[in-house]
Formats: sequence, C-alpha cells, structure tokens
Amino acid sequence: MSQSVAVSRDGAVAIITIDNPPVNALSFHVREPLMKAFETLRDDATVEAIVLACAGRTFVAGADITEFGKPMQRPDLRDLIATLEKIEKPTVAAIHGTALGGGLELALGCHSRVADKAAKLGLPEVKLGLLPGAGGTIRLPYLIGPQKALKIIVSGTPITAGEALEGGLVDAIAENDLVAVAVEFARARAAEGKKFSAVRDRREKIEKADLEAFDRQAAELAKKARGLEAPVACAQSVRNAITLPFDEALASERDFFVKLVSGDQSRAQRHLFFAEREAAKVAGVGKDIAPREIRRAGVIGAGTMGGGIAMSFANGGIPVTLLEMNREALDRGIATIEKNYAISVSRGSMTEEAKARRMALFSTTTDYADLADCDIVVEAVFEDMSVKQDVFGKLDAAAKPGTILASNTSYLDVDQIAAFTGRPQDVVGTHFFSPANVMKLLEIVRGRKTAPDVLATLLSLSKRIGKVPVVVGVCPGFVGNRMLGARSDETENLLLEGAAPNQVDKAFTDFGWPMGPFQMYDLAGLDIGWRNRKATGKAAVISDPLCEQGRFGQKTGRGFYLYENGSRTPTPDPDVERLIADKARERGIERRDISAEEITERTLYPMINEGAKILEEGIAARASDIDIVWVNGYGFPIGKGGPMFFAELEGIKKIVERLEYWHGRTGKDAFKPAALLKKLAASGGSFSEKTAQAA
Ligand code: 3H9
Repeated sequence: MSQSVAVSRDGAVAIITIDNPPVNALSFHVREPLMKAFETLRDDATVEAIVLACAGRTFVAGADITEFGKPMQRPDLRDLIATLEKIEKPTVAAIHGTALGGGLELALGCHSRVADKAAKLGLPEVKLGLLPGAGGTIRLPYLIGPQKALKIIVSGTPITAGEALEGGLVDAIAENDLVAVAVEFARARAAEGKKFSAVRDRREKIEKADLEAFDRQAAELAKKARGLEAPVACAQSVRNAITLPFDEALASERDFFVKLVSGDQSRAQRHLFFAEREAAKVAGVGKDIAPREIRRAGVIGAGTMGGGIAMSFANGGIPVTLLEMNREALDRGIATIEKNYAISVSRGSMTEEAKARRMALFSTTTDYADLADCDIVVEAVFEDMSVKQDVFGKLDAAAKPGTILASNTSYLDVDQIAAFTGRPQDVVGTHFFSPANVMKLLEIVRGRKTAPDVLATLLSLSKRIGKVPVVVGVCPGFVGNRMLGARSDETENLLLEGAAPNQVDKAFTDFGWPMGPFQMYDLAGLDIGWRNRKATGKAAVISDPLCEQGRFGQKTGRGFYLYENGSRTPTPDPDVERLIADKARERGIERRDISAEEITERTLYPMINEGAKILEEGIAARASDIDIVWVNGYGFPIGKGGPMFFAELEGIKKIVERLEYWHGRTGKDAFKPAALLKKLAASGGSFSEKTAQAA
C-alpha cells in the first residue's frame, strides 16, 4: 500500500490505517489507495471483517478543503463510500479525535462505528458554506432520525462520543485501546455469521419521521440563516431523505453541493477557515519560541469589560484575581458575573455544577500586592493615558518578574503604556471585544518592544480561552476601531444628508450585518466614543448633542433610538429626527433621498480604503487578518468573507472608481483611494500578492 494508507491483519480481521497528517483529510493521494484497499479486502476470502482506523491525532477530519474549486479527481469520496457500503463483510470505523465532515460520512459507509471515549463527531460543512456532500445529509437521518440529524448538520457543532452512543450514531465506546476494541467488535460481528445491513437499508427512523414537526424545526432554523444559503440547503437535503428514495436524495444532495461549492458564500467561508489559521502564524514567533506558563490571571477593573475578560479566563479554567478600587465595585462585578452564568444555566447551555466550578475560580482584591502570583494581568480601566500610567506604575511594582502586563485599551498607544514600566518587553495590548466573554476576537497589539515569547503566550492562551487571535501593530484604534472610525464619520453625514438612523441600519442588516451602526452605538454606549472624542479634540455633529442630553444608548433607555421600559428593541425617536433635521439646516444641507447602495458605498468602501492603508503601513500582516478581525469582532457577514475579501469579490477597480467619485463629491480624505488600492486596480492584482511580496 502507499504511505498514506496501510493494511495490517489481526487474524481474519483486516485493519486499514489512514495516515495523512495533520488531520487525515481525504486528499486524492489517500482516496486512490483507500479505494484499492476496499476492493482488495472485499475480494480476499481470508478476510472476514474490516476495521477502518487512522494514525496520528485524529480520525479523518473531512475532505481536503484545499482541493475544492479545482476539478475533482476520481475516485471521489462518494465513489469510496459506495464501494465501502457494498462490502458484505462487517466493516467497523474506529474513531478517535474528530470524525468530521467527509470523515464522518466515510464512517457512515461502514456497518458499525466504535469511538474512543474522548472522540467528537460532526458535520461542520455548513461552516464552510457547504452541506455534507457525500451522503451525510441522507445517511445521518437514516441512522439517528431526521430531526436529530438536522440539528447536528445545521449547527455544524460536533457531538461527544457519549451523545453519539445515545443517539445511535456509534455502536460502542472504547475506554482505551480503540483499535483493539474495534477489532474485537468486528470479529464478534463476523462470528455471528449474519448479513449486516448498510445504513442506507435501515429505513425505520425515516419511516417514523414526523414531517410536520421536521418542517417546523427547519423553518425556525431558516429564520436564523440571515441570507446564508448553506443552512437552507442542509435542511432541504435532510428533508429529501424523508421524502425521496435514497438514491434520488443522494443525487439531489450532490447537486446542492456542486452549486454551493462554486458559490461566493462558500468561497468566502473557506477563505475565513484558512485565514483564521494563517492569523496564528506571526513573523518572529516561530514554533521554537516557548510560551510562558499561565497558571493564574489578574484583571484590573470589574466593569463590563473587566468582568467579561475575567469570565473568559474562568471559561478556560484559569483562576483569576479581580482587582477594583473598592469593595462595592468588586461586589457589583462579581454579582454581574454570577448573573451572566445564571443566564447560561437557565438557557440550558451550562450546568449548575459547571457554574459553581467557574465561580470558584474567582478571587477578589483591592490591593495590587495580591496580583503578585499572577502570570498575566490585563487592565480594563478607564481609557485615559494618565489613568493607565497610574495603573501600570502600580502593576510594575507589584507583579513578579516575567508576568505579562496587558492593556485592554481599544485606542491608546501601547508603546507609551509600556514606557510607564521598567519592563516594556512584557507589555502588550490585548483588545477584547464586548461582551468579552462572548466575542471571539482578541486583537493582540504588539508594541515596539514586546517580546516574542509574550506573543507566543497570548497565541496559545487565546486557544485555551476560546478566542481567535490576530496580532496587529500600534496605531490609534489598531485594525478594528481604526477602520470603524473611517466609517463612523460617514454614518452621521448620511443622517445629515437625508437618511434616518433606521434606514441606515436596515441597509446594514440587508447586507448581512447582525445590526446597523446606530443600533451598535446604542448597544455599546454612546458615551465611550464621546469621551474619546473629547480627549482627542474631535466632535460628532449628532452623537455629541445626544450625549449632552444624557442619551448614552440602551443603558439610559435613549440614544439614537428609544428603548422604552427596559426593552432592547430600538424604536425610532421623533426627537432624534428633529435634532438631525435642525443640524442639517444649521449647516445649510439640503436633505434628499439616500439609497441603500449609497449607504454601502459611503460606509464600507472607506473602511476597505483604511484597511488598505493599514496593510501598506504593516499594521496588519495580511489582508486576511483584517477579515478575521471584522468577522469575529464586529459581526461582518461571514458569507462575504470580511471587508478585504469582499473588496476583491466586488472588484478593486470598482471600489477605486467609486471612492474617487465620492472623493470628488465630498473632498474627504476617507475617500481618497489608498496607493495600494490604486496599484491593485491598475494591475488587476489581489491583496494576497501584496502579502506574498511582503513576506
Ligand atoms: C467536507 O468534508 C466535504 C464533504 O462533505 C463532501 C466532499 C465531497 N482540509 O485547525 P488546525 C489543515 S468539508 C485541508 O490548526 P486543530 C489546517 O488548514 C470538510 N486542510 O488543527 C491546518 O493547516 P496549517 C469538513 C485541513 O488541531 C492544519 O490542517 N471538515 C483540513 O486546531 C491543522 O489544522 C471540516 O470542516 C481539511 N479538511 O483542529 C474540519 N482540516 O497547519 C476542518 C484542517 O498549514 N478542520 N486542515 O495551517 C478542523 O475543524 C480542524 O482542523 C480540526 C483540528 C478540528 C480537525
């Protein structure tokens, strides 16, 4: 056999072992010898049963995603499964690590599945803008029932071996020595000497399916799809498993797959998959740089951000010391944390025991000396340089040597903050996004003197606490807020020129954003930007007077919208509309109708332009890093792949032309096309070429 597929024997049981590091993806160089192994063992009279296992850290984690978009070489995965499924000897998949996508589909081609107790099984294709394309949407419903299957397929979230056993997806769990257990399982089946039915022949769960209940469930899921095609196709294909004969349902699944895989949404989501992995590769931080050990974290400030950051550490199982100026603030912070966990318990996403375990990880103090045993301390105090100076001075005095001193600043100069300490090499920016216990993004701000092992520590820590890290350079607002700034000016101008806040917000939600900018300002609190503007001598025509009236957004019940009686649903407020009209009049602006297209061009294009400048300056290493920031920190629609990927989809030439148009009309710098954009528009090149040149 080839290097990637080996066959061994244990008596009359043949063991096929796939070995294609790192995740045993089903690349062509695996599929070809695997097909040969199936055919040979099928025809070998001395073989009574077959076990399909994998070497390395995991069972097959799916099709090889790098092959998508290229002509598929036969045998394809469907050919393999069709051959496997017809073998009349007992076939058993031995699953460890993660059986994902095409990997689980392959396992569904076996008569039985034995899983290691720590294994996870899932069909995550939906996260790549796809549906399982090798029978997963048909065989899984046959095996465990359509409604359970729909939940697994549309969420894309893997289930545990225990859950799989309960649902009938696996037949046995191995506490240890998986392959030996699978071999014994296979031998016992062979000894029974009966014919085992393939999954496709087990129609019981399909025949019992309640189509009406299924349709209700599918309709609920479709509502959440927000313009994404894949979840809808998944639901339709699972429905076909109920309503169509097996082979017709399979053929229809194939059609869905072919359509989705060549579509822009899946391209965008596949781009994000690889972009996320690229973002973890940082210049100067090679695999040889060992991260520092993190056993305890400290968080200074128990407000909304500090509390959320502390929860992130606790969620990763890291004990955390929370410091505040006084006991009352600490008590308030801890009460909020407890309330947030209680909400998770009431929603069923956390058990009481897990909540108790997490709460036990918190300790509180008002004394910096108690931070002495922390390996990392993140400050989340007021965004004011003199406050930061005070905090970092105290921290420098209290922390042990080697402790990472991190600032959760969202705008300020990390180098200046580092200079407040005698150990700038240990200082780094860790910009979490609100709510910090929920949002995935962590912008890691690399100061001029930040040590490589500090960055290595934060990259590995991010994984532990479930964050997606992106390392960025120092500039006001870093990547995310700097680009946000480029669009913020324009959102208010759109109001002055004739749009209403809810009209702008609708253009955003129609584009695929979870909410529009005015809803977002109200949610985050208008006072944050106001304080920052006051500190930097800037002004905002509409937001400033709103803040002066105490309208800080949802938390005060009024902002750009009204939120009556504690409601979180924004209602347009005639007072705000009057204020906008007055401000327009004062400035001699004649208000007019504004189209959704204009809203997109004037908000998104300046952001893309700023992103190009960020790339030119080396603040972000890759355009794809910028996409990861926007998707994970600001809810940029995943089906559009992030602002820079979207720019390429739209055509950089078109973006430059429209920026030039708006620059001509407004004279504003935000619209003046960046040199990089102009260069790429002229050459027809892409951002990745720019990254390749820089590397
Ligand atoms: C599918 O199966 C379609 C079928 O239904 C139908 C077909 C007809 N292909 O994530 P990591 C690379 S769609 C190619 O850092 P971890 C990854 O880029 C597929 N490459 O490791 C990275 O490369 P590098 C459905 C892949 O331990 C390296 O492996 N399956 C693939 O944190 C290590 O990855 C999925 O969507 C792949 N399928 O996590 C599962 N997978 O080192 C996708 C990974 O150069 N994979 N790579 O940056 C995962 O979710 C995670 O990789 C996994 C391991 C959980 C398995």
